[in-house]
Amino acid sequence: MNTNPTRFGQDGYCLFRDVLTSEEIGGIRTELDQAIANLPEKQVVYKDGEDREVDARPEYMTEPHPKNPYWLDLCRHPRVLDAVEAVLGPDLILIMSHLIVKPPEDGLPVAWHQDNTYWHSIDGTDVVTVWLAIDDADVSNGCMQVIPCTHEGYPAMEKVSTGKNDLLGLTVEVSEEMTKSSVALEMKAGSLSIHDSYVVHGSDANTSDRRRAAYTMRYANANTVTVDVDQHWVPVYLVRGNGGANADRYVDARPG
Ligand SMILES: O=C(O)CCC(=O)C(=O)O
Repeated sequence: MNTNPTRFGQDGYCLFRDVLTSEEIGGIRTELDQAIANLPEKQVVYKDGEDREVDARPEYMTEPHPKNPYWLDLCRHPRVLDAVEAVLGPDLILIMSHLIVKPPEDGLPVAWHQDNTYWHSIDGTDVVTVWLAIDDADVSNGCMQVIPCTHEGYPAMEKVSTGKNDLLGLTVEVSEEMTKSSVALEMKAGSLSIHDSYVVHGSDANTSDRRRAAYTMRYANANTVTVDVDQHWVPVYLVRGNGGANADRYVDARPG
């Protein structure tokens, strides 16, 4: 398990332990419980390669940050941004976020995939996801798993249908050898991992009697990555440092 940010470029992921305190996690759980209680009956989600209306599930709580300042503030949390800066440098934009909550017993699996190939409005490779554990996460409740180094050379792997009921309905083909080299990112609530947008990753179903909640916050280097804000589905927020050539197209949300 890589816990050294200087090895992020090589491994494509890194774990940061105990970033948020148990008090902070308590507050996040209260806000999350409220959001789950307010879920609508139906949701439109991107699944099987298209937008579909499905019964609402807490795995699909996409983009809470433009709707509720609580989640935007969490994306601007100084200790979260320090971790992102350790791998991406000081000029940071927030491009997306997603609460992925797997209920006990029937939480959906997420098949092996790369993130970047879903995001056509983003041009560039310095793009990462912070995966913040809101509940303790381990293999039995469906923690994240990554296949280290699969981002090398930034290959855009072909997506194929899983034919199953999982979060995306699509996967990339992964050999047995690749599966064997995967790393389960088991962590306590308050810890976080960061993964490269090209590294292959996924997670199993939650078959335990415990919930598995995570908040994924997605960032890019403001100087090397361009976002087509006309195509992008949420505003882009400048959260630290300078916004680069496109700064005037981003919402200035730098703390302080
Ligand atoms: O939460 C999970 O299990 C999967 C998360 C994921 O695929 C992502 O953050 O890109």
